[in-house]
Amino acid sequence: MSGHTFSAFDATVLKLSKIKNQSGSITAINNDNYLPFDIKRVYYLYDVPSGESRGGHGHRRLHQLIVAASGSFTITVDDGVVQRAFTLSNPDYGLYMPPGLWREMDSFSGGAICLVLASEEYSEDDYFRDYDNFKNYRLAL
Ligand code: T46
Repeated sequence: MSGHTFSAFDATVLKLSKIKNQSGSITAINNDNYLPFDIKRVYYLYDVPSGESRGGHGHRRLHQLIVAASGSFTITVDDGVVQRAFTLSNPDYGLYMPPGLWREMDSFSGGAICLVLASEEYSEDDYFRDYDNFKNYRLAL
């Protein structure tokens, strides 16, 4: 999918597996064809203070699946024209984020854990940290 231009409408909530019994639940995410990318990195955000926001950047090449493994938070996805807000609160649902989208994350509940499965290893070169640069990039596509 390299070279494809994604819009905010390509950000999609995916249902994940859930195996539940009397002692709890488990969700497994495999590196198979269910996700539209291969998983190269896993990271998670936690200990986010009340009222704090994260994100505030875009990625050039990174595909992600973002899961509220615990608690809840809101992600606003922005393609430079359209903004869409998603509130994640179920560990068996994940937001697929294609490349080329700005994101802001806020409204973290106490104890929220934001689990991210990502298509690339960490690289600062992949980031847009400045919104005007991001907008100019999108306008030039
Ligand atoms: C996103 C949301 C959901 C690393 O050294 N390695 C890593 O793998 C990551 C993700 C970050 N870092 C360093 C880079 C920065 O110095 O940790 C610091 C904070 O990273 P970032 O600005 O990416 O953090 P968030 O929480 O604003 O955003 C992260 C993801 O990076 C981002 O892709 O969508 O979580």
